[in-house]
Amino acid sequence: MPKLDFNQFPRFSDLPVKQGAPPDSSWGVFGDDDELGCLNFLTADGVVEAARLVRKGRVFRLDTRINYAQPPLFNRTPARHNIISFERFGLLGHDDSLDNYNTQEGSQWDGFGHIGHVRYRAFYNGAKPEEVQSGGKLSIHKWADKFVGRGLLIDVFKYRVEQGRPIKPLTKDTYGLDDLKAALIAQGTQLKPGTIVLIRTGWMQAYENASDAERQAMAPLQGLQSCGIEDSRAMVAWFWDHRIAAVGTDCPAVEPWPWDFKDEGALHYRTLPLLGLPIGEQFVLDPLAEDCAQDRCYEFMLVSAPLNLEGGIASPPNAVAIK
Ligand code: UVW
Repeated sequence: MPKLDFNQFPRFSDLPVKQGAPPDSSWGVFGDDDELGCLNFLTADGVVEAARLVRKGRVFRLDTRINYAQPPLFNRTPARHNIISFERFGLLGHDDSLDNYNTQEGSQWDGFGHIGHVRYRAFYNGAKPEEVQSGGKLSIHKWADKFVGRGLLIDVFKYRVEQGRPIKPLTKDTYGLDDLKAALIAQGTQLKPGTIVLIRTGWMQAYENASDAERQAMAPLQGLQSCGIEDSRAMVAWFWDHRIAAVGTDCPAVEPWPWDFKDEGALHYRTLPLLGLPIGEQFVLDPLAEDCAQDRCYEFMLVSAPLNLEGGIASPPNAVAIK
């Protein structure tokens, strides 16, 4: 397979490339029928290079436990786990089933069918709502064997604490692009094409330390306040121009919550429908961050196998970071 030339793709300032496509969109860059977006930056070579980052055999699970959030955020419903006995067949054994499971109740990749653009009434690459709802367009299962490559943790929470400017994760506090860049320098790391970026905001740690009453208050859409990363054009230009494949965070919405659904500058719009950049939320990053701080190595192999669910909108990442 020929090596991918990352320079063949337009710079952010040259987008869009397709006539009639929205400004700042990558529609058409990877072909008119493309459903992978920036995951196209993950290559076979990138998988091999990522495997070389495995040096000490430590594996970090990046998903929350199912039903970790009590109650789940954004009015999502908890899953019901049932154990089904085989005794009735004269066999000592069990199945289990998971009823009412919302694929975004915990750690998740937002698929491209999750959020469409408020002005264009379209999803990534111009997909129409009906194509997503019943046509299987942009289905998450199409990512099932694509999500492997170099992972890089940006521990911007730690950076801000060390700067003496800690963020309050359970408020609508914002990490700026400058913070991310400075955290990278402090870590001695850099972005490379085909990287899956993980950003530790400190939200998950704060949630774990919250009381039952505080968690109860955070569950409804209107009750949640959360930190996140700046929702600017400069932020997505930075990701695109570095050929970043996906961005996962440990906070509920990547950008600060609440965001205004009418605001066309929201990061959800800039990433999912416009750039085709997968975003992830509520990842478990604290144990990984502790290890990275110890060995000063913030890069690793990242393996994520989204659900093989035809027509699926989102998925738990089913992800591990391997160092
Ligand atoms: C919304 O922003 C509505 O959901 P999520 O943060 O899970 O993508």
